Amino acid sequence: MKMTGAQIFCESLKREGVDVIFGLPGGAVLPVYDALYDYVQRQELRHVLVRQEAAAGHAAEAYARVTGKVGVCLVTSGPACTNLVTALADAQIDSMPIVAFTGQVPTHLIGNDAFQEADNVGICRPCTKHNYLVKDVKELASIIKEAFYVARSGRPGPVHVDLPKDILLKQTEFAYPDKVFLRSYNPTVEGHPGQIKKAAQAILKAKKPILYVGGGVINADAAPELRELAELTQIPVTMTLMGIGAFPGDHPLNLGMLGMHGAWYTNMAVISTDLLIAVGSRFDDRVTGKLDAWCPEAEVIHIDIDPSSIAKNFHVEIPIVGDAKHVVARLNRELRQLDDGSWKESRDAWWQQIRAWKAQHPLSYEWSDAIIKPQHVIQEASRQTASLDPIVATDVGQHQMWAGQYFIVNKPRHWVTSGGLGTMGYGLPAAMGAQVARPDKLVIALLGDGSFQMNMQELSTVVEERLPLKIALVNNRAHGMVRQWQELFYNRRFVGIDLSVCPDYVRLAEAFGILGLRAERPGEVTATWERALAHPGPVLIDFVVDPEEACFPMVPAGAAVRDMVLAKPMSERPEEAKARAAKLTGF
Ligand SMILES: Cc1ncc(C[n+]2csc(CCOP(=O)(O)OP(=O)(O)O)c2C)c(N)n1
Repeated sequence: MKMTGAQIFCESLKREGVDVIFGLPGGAVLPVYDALYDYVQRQELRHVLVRQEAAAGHAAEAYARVTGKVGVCLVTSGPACTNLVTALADAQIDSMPIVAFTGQVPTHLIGNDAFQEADNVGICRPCTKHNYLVKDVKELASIIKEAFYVARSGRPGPVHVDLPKDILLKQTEFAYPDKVFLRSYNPTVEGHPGQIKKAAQAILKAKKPILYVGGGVINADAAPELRELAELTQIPVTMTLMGIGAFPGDHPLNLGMLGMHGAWYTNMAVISTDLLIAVGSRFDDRVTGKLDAWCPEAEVIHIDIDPSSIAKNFHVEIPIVGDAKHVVARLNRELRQLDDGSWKESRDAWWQQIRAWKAQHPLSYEWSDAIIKPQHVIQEASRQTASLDPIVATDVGQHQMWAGQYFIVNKPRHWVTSGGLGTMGYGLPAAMGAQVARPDKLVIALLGDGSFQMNMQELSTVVEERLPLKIALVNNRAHGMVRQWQELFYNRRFVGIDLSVCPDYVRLAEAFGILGLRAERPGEVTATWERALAHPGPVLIDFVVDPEEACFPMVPAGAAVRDMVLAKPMSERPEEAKARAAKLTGF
């Protein structure tokens, strides 16, 4: 049957099982919207209208994260595409499978400085896994098929498809391909059996092993296999920020988040290990700190779907390229066969050591009766919702790190955050995407006041789509994380961090048509969360917290993990602070 490019677009999306598109229209992409009209009328496709294009991308990322399906966004040409770029870069570094469609001026105008023309393909190429400019309507269906395949296979990521207006209007026979054939793209799924055996032997021999788990485990749906591995061998599990949820937060083998704001005992365990088993994690500098001081005695196993991630930053003795689900399942089989129980004694000693570290410096903060501590806000939310397994979305900054430390997430795909790019403004649209994907779930958005102000217009989308989000502002009237760095490493020379000029957030919520609440005293935190959680619709809660609270422990950027700082130095003179910072960071 003959169809226009725009109709082929809609039909192809249906064939891919897409049910929702996050988007915002404009001239170049209008033929698609025109075709979409019928699909929306028939309720075959849902369109969620965001208020700024980056939000479409972030919502699609979160949709992908919580469902495991490919997220889809659709925007117009030029400025819409440039607005979307941040979300593409975010999805790229966090391995989120999305397909982003942009409108483009008609092919004969490309390169002519036409109205709303931008070199979309050129701009998006460095921050996508792959991208396409459709030059012939006959290629459209197969390009869409490929785009979804590339986005979800191998190391997942964003794929961009640029759609010139004339291509969308031209007609051709529609035939959706069943298969994708890409000569130079064949991700390795099965790990090498010899390498897996070697890994099993190393695990049984190790005295102080540790699992260092990243978001790749969640992407590969490998959480059950990972749990089996940990329980089989009693190995402590640490997770990166992106790995949160890959292993139950309340499991006795769980040591929580590692890295720059990991707990002291977690980082001590990691750097003291003799066998680091990295699964779906990429040795980010926020994890390793100064590389030559990290895990000095460790042999390293690295399991990753992306061969280019292996040994990129750190030495690896046993590389295994493959899908984490497949590799860890096979590793478990090997372990069962080879296991003679000889590791048990040394493992007891290892756990004793870790428990001693934990007792020495547990994760903690100083309570105040006068002012709300941000950690308290997060702990209380976690406590009150523990039986509901909520999905938690965060923004970027101190509150994000406190959420990583104090919110107990027990299941994969229940934690949504911007880890690699650290994109402020991510949290609200991401919470929207999560709630659209899982209307059955409680979705909590933990946001900083600075981050919230970057995308707060999306409250309109929340209202329009009737998304019952519980949005908590951890409001310290500052760009808190930057304030913390200026306080600790720049002699308290505070510039560019003051957000005390801000709207009244309760009235702002009301202006958008949602319930606004505020808590200003520690005694109000519990009741305010209770009220918010009991409310059936969306709520914005302004938690007015201690503006001076800093997030600890902290490994200063570029410092060795061993030089972690546990608390603010008491009364330090500026010269002393400078000297200390120089000693820690080497600059
Ligand atoms: C788009 C973007 N711009 C700048 C930064 C740098 N940055 C990192 S954290 C931060 C402050 C975040 O403030 P807020 O959202 O209020 O969270 P808080 O740290 O106070 O919890 C800034 C400016 C960033 N990560 N992203």
